[in-house]
Amino acid sequence: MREFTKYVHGKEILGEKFTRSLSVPIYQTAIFTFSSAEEGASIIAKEKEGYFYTRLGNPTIRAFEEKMAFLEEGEDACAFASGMAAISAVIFALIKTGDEILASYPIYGCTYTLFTSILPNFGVKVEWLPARNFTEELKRKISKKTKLVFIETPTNPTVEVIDIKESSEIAHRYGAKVVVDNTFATTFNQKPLKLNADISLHSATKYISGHGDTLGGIVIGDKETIKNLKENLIRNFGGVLSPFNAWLLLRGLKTMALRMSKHNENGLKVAQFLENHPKVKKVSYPGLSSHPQYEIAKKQMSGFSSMIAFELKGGREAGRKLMNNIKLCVCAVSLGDTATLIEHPASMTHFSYSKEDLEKSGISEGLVRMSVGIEDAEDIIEDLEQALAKI
Ligand code: LCS
Repeated sequence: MREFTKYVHGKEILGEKFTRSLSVPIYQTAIFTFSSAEEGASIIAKEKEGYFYTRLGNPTIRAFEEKMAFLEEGEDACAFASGMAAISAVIFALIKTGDEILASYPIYGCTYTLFTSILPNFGVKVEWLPARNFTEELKRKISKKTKLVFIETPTNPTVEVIDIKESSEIAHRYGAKVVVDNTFATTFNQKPLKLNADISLHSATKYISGHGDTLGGIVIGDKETIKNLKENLIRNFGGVLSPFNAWLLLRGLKTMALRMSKHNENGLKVAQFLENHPKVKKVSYPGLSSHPQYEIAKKQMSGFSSMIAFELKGGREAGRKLMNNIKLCVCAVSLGDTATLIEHPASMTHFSYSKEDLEKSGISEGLVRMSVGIEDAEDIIEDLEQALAKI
């Protein structure tokens, strides 16, 4: 199977095994019944295969997990209610008191809060290394105490790129595991496990859903880690995906290859337009040869997705004017939607950052983040042109 076919069918050609329904049914139930007390006991004891309670397994959720493991070329996958449920579960599955995490910055605002405000309460130390020269810093800072290297690439919101393969080589020498937040790049453009990372995870809320209508999270990795996530973290922390949301995500996957091709194409066109606009000071998009990590991006990504960070010459005030004058693009947080979304990281997605950390991370008051949609690129560009003319 080639890539587009995989997104349509998954590992097994469409046609559900009981009724041959083309679409995976939504098993909208919390409970599955037993035909006898003996059967119940053997399903719960895992002697017999079967479902009994949706927090501990559901066929619609399982279909989503199996398709994601197949597409991202991992052994197995575990779905969660949101991207943050996935991230926190991975951390609590792999880390214990006294351990140290090395994490890249900038990073999504709630991951930052989890790492800076919550993990220290459990005696876990997080050290931050800049994405812009991550592997050099990693070589300097890593030690036997490091249990986990957590990287987000491209980074939210600055769209910087980290070398996954080199980071994994360094981390593995010290016995540390590497977790990659692959949300911005997507499965279609980047396969962290093939680059030797141990775990890849996503906010499925974004490009996987693609339609801005559900939250979800997914973790892909080795069988043992996924088993631990299911049997300990999902089971006892309870951040399970709902069957209906699993179905929406399965539906999103069917068109994901098609959508991502258009996102990739539009991302590049809009980034090129912005780079040549006189009112724009700086553009960060991994598909532009001016991007500081363009060579790394070319090596590890098959497409560059559609997240762009840019700074206007007029700073915060110019950004405010831009966002208040767009007519087709939408002013909103989140990303990976069919529609083009624009937001202001310092006051929105990264509001929880301290002033110092905003500065250190290059999230200036004038930084604008854009998730380019799948409209006609010319329409997006015309809208930006008219809004920029008002600055
Ligand atoms: N990882 C990344 C890279 C993200 O961008 C987000 C959400 C998450 C994890 C968390 O996923 P969730 O729990 O929301 O499914 N990013 C958002 C953003 O940039 N704007 O709104 C949400």
